[in-house]
Amino acid sequence: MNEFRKTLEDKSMSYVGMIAKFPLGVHDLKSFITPEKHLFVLSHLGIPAIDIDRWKLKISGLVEQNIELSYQNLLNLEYRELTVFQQCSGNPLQPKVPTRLISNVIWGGVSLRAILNQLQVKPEARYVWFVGVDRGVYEGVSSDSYIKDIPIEKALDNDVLLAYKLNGELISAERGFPLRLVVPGYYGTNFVKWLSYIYVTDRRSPGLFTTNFYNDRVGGDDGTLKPVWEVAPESAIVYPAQNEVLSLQPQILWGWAWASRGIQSVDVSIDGGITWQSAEAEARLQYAWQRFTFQWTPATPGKYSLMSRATDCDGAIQPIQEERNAVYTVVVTVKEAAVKESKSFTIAE
Ligand SMILES: Nc1nc2c(c(=O)[nH]1)N[C@H]1C(S)=C(S)[C@@H](COP(=O)(O)O)O[C@H]1N2
Ligand SMILES: [Mo]
Repeated sequence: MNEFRKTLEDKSMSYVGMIAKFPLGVHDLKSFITPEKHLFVLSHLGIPAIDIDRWKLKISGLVEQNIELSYQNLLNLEYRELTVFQQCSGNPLQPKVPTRLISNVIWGGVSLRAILNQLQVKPEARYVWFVGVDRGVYEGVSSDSYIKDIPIEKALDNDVLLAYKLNGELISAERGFPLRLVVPGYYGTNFVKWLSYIYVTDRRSPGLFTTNFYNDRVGGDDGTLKPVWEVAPESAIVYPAQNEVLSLQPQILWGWAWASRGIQSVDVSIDGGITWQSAEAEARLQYAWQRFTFQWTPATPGKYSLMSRATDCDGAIQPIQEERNAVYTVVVTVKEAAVKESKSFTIAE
């Protein structure tokens, strides 16, 4: 690690501080693949300027053989693409507040497993750390890199990618050029941008983003810490939109549902969670989000609180409140079409 830190020192860096761009709200997420310009951007520390001719990906630690790969070396390795939902787990200072920062994109790059297998991981390995070269101050604490860790079993999963393309284009500076980690089914915080160093080890990383932040306390204040890794089951109604006024006629309510292991079913409530009915949920393609639809014929005019609740393939159910994946409620007003018409006649007279 120390030797690596030294190489960080002489890198030319330009920083703009924390970046958070949220171009679309949940009701705008109409396409299955989110265009790059509509995908949110989140960076805690800023954007490092990387000189691609000097950039290298280093891998060391509990492997039989260390390696340094240039950008060209990576481009020469077998390329694969995966469709993956991408969700920001939210502000780490308010881990139970839902943000609905969700999208679905196609990542392209090389398999981490293929590289690690060549280097031969030692049996003592338990975690892999991923180091991004961005540095700066976040929440009053100075970090000289952005480090995340994942369990070795996940790192050796065939679908973890070292990605250099997004929706078929090379990734941009703010998305982590030249290389970022993509861990399908994990929260976005683990998708380390500006990846420069991979370290195979027997322990968790002591950095700010794996200790103070991005750990959920499960089972009360003295409960154990659970890293923010697998994405919990969640869903959101895209149509109708918040506060929309609908006419009294059959409606096709729809939205997206997603979870680390995939969604097995989605239920919908039109009465604020008192009763639930099954929606139709599409099967999952790779690690994509899944569309659900529900045919709804409002019986009478009035206000309705619409909710969707997803159940993942392990049987975990989206909670109603007080979790980052809590149910999202859409309030709409249904108007009697005939009444509206006769009213406008009255005004015209
Ligand atoms: N190096 C680095 N990688 C990072 C971050 C960061 O601050 N530094 N932010 C993470 C967070 S919290 C999220 S949600 C995703 C966002 O990726 P995007 O901006 O491409 O949507 O990047 C992750 N990778
Ligand atoms: Mo995030």
